[in-house]
Amino acid sequence: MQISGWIIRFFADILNIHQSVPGAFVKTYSRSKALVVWLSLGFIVIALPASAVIIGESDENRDGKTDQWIEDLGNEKFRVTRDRDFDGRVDYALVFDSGGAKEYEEQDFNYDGEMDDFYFYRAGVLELRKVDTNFDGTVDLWVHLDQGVYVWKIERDTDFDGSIDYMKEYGPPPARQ
Ligand SMILES: [Ca+2]
Ligand SMILES: [Ca+2]
Ligand SMILES: [Ca+2]
Ligand SMILES: [Ca+2]
Repeated sequence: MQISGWIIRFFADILNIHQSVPGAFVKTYSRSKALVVWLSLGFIVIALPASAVIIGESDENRDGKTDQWIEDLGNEKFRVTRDRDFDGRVDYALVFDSGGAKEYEEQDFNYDGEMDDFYFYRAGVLELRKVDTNFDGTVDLWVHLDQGVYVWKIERDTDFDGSIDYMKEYGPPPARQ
């Protein structure tokens, strides 16, 4: 097996980083945010960000099948996907914006192969959560948040026909700058 010199250097840099401050790493690579994420999650770096879309992957339960991935979405955005129950189907995804903050998150809560819980962030702060509470493939609960924690409005489709039939406001819409 032949490993390119570049890859060896790259791994050497990764190893060095473990023994030094992350700040030095940040200065070295423009993709530093994603790399810091990889390191914190224990990912193995498998390729250059330049060519491959999938730039990192790992096998958390060591069963020989990849269950975590990091993708370069371009424009400094990255997505982490996971197969948390190791059944071969992705059941979790997290997108980081160009500033390294959470932008979008989704999960398959009941592990039936369909995402059913969706989180929308603004500058890293949760502002909307959409849920398919009965797992029929259609969202039926919308939770609107202020400052990431305060619920100011809830909407529901209580009979699951696809139309909102319940709405309650607990406060005014959040003020935005
Ligand atoms: Ca695995
Ligand atoms: Ca799964
Ligand atoms: Ca599901
Ligand atoms: Ca539903």
